[in-house]
Amino acid sequence: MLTRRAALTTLAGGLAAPALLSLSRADAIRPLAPAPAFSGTPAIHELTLEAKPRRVKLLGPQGPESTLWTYADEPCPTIRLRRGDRLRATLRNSLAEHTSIHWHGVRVPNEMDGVQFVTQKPVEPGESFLYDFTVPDTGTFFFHPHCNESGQVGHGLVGVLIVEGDESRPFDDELVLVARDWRLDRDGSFLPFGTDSGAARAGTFGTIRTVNGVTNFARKVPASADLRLRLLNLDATRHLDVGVEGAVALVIAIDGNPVEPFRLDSWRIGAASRLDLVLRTPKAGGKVLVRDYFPAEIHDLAVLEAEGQDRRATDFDPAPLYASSLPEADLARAETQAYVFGAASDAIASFIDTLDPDDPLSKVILDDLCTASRTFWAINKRSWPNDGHRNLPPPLARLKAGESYRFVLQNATPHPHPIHLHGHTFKVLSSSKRQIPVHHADTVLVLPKERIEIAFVATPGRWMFHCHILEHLETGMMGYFANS
Ligand SMILES: [Cu+2]
Repeated sequence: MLTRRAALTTLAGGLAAPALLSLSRADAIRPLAPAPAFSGTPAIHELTLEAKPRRVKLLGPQGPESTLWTYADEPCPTIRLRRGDRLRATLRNSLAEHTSIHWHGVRVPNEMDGVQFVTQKPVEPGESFLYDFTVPDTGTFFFHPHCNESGQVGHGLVGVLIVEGDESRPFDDELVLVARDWRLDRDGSFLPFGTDSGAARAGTFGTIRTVNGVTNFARKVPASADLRLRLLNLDATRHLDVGVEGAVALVIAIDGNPVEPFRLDSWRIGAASRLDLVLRTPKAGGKVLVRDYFPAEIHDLAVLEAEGQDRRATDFDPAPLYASSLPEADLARAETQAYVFGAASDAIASFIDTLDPDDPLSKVILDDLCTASRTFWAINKRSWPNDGHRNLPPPLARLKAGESYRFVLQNATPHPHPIHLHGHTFKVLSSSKRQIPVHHADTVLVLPKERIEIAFVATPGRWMFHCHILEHLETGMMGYFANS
C-alpha cells in the first residue's frame, strides 16, 4: 500500500515533489482584475437533452454493457457557452419516471432552477420542458436531476456546463476531468444505489471509480505547456483529496469562481464541488499524476504524459483569471443565522406535519417529495419529509431579497457534509477548524464538529439548501428558503 507520506518520499526522485505550500499559509485572496466589458453579441444556444436509457460499456471494452440513463449519446455531455450567452435547453423525458434539470452553481432565475414541486412541475414521462436563461458567471458547473437523485444520478444522468470568458491570457490546452463512482455488479447491472447503513453514515460508495467514464484515465498532453484542468467531483458520496505530482499546480478557481492563484498541496473536493487548476506540463515523455489521497491507498485519477515540441520556454507564471462579478454581502449589516446539520430525532418530527397556510404550493398534493422512506438527518432539527408526508413543508426561513446574510453552518454529526445553496454564490469567510482562503463557492464541505461561516446577498424565490451526499438529502438533510 502506498501512503501519501511514502509517495512524497519515494517519488521525489522520479517525479517532481508536489507543491508543499500548505493552504494554512495561504492568505486571504487578493482581488482579481474584472473582465473587460462585453462588446459582442451574446450567442443563443438551442439544444435538446433527451433523458433516456442508453447502453454504455463502463467495465472495459471486453466487459458487459450497462443500461445508463443519460442526456445524450455521449454519456456525460458537455455544454460550452460564453458568459452572457443564452441557453435554451429542452429537456425531453424518455424515462419511465418524472425528472427535471437543476443547473448546479449557476445563478439562474428561480423558475429555471429545476426542483420538482418547489420551482416547477415535474416533467412527466413523454413531456418536455424548456430551460431558458442567460449565464451570468464564468466557471465550471454541472447539471443533474433533483428528484430520486441517487437513482437518476446513480444511473448516469449528469452533464457538464462550462462558461468561458474568464481567461485573461489563454492557456495552451484544457482537460475536463469528471470523477464519479458507479454501483455496478460484475454483469454490468446496477446494484441498489442506497443502503440504510450508508444513508445513516457517510453514504453508500460505488463499486468502480471512473474519470470521464473509464477506470484508468490516461491522456497525452502537449509538452512544456500551461494546461488547465477542470476537475469535477460528480459522485453521489465520495470526497476527493486531490493533489498533483510531476508538476507544480496552482488553484485558479473553486466551484468555478476565480481565486488569486495559490499553490496546490492537496484540496478536499466534496461531492458536487469543482476545482480549476493550471499546471506546466513536463518535457516530452514526462508524466503528471492527478491523485486522490483520500483513500487508504492512493488512487490515480489521471495519468498525463507530455508529448511533442515544447510549447513554452518561459518560467511558469500563468495569468490569473478575471474576477467574477458577484453581489458583495455587506458584512457590517448582515443578519446572522445559524444552521445545525444533525441527526433526525422524534422530537422534531412534528415539524413535518406543519402546513404553511400562506404558501399556495403547500396545498398541492404531491406524489412524493423525492425522498426515501426513512429519515436519518435534519437541519436545525427539521427533517425534509419522507414520502409518508405529502405536502411541501414550510421553509427553513424567509429571507429578504437584496439583503445580506451571514450563515453559521455547524456540523453536529461524525460525517462531513457538502452543503449546497441553490441560486446563490456565497463567500466562505472562515472555519472553526481550518485556515482556508476566503473564496466564493456554491457548495462547502463542513467537517465533523466544524463551524463554517458564509455570506451572501439573498435573491427572490424558493431556493433549496441541502447536503449533496445524495442519500443524506433524501433522508432528511434538506430544506429551502422562501425569499421575497
Ligand atoms: Cu451529508
